[in-house]
Amino acid sequence: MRKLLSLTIVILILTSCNTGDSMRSGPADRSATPETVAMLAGLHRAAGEGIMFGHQDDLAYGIGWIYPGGESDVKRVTGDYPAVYGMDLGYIEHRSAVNLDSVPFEDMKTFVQQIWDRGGVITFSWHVDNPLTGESSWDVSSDRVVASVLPGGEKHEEFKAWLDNLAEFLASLRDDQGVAIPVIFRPWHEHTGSWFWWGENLCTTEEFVALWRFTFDYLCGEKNLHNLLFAYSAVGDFKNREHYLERYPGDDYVDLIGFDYYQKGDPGSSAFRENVGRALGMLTEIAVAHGKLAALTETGYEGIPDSTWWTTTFWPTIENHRISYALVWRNAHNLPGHFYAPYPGQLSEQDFISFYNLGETLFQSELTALSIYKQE
Ligand code: BMA
Repeated sequence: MRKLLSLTIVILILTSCNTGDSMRSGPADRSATPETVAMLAGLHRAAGEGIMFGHQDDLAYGIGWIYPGGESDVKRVTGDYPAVYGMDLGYIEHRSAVNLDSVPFEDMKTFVQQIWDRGGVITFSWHVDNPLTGESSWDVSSDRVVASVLPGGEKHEEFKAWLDNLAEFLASLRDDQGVAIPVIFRPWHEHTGSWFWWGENLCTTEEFVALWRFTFDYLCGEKNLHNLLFAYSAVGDFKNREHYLERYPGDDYVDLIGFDYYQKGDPGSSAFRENVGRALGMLTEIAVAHGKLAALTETGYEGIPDSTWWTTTFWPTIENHRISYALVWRNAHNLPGHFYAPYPGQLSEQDFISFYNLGETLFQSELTALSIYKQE
């Protein structure tokens, strides 16, 4: 009888695990390339090993340097590259030669190939201009922009042309053998805030979901792109699970869920620890329930004015949450003080090395060893 009971328990446990497994049986894009399928599985595996460290525009520029190739502030400090490399596609919609922060798209393609060669992870955000007013993505003067780009809207054809330009760039990311390099695409980010034209007060829930699904269907369907994993990321001060999921386009449209949250104010402030800890708790529960990866998609402390921020605030806040990565924002070459990763001589340099040396922080060399692109 005892045996029968434990057998039943084992079966019950297996069945419930199965639900989770079957929910994450592959990328949202059902026609994803084998490399993209492997990447998603590899990311889930890596999430069991530790948290990957990411840095925006890591290879493009840093404090006191710009585009020499092979350079990186993270590498200058630790001897290793980050595991995740963020880049932004703002201005690709205009077929501009450089993005909104002056990074040449041709250089970006080279970075993508280098990252792929060493087994790193690429993630793209898109600060796309406002198609209705012609101003930046921060132009929130109209609450009709999302409606205007949807089918039937006056900017729909123009928006499709913008997606064509985006798709052309994403399709051009290939290795020497012509294999499409898989990337995480994170459009329409921080949508629970209201500072981008797709933000919460600027469109209805239905419009936002339609925008997301249209983008997904157009890129994966019409444009036949199958090297994308889709990341949905809110702002870290979302109220509760319902709020987080209010504009969620559905499990069939998303591979990774996350949020953006930065430390503000003086080093003594506990707001970052409290808010990020609380939000990560909810995020990781949702991720498990929906079979998705979770990540802290943008974070950091501008100027890092705290010499031990990495090991006394950042790591204790994230370490107990099963997240795939945490990505800090860019080390601007053109905006003094606007940096989020240390550089040689920066106040938190030594502490960042301690952070790097922790067993569960993953940088490029550890990620290379995990070979996330290995096909099973
Ligand atoms: C912001 C700032 C801006 C930048 C934008 C897109 O947070 O860093 O200077 O243009 O991101 O990268």
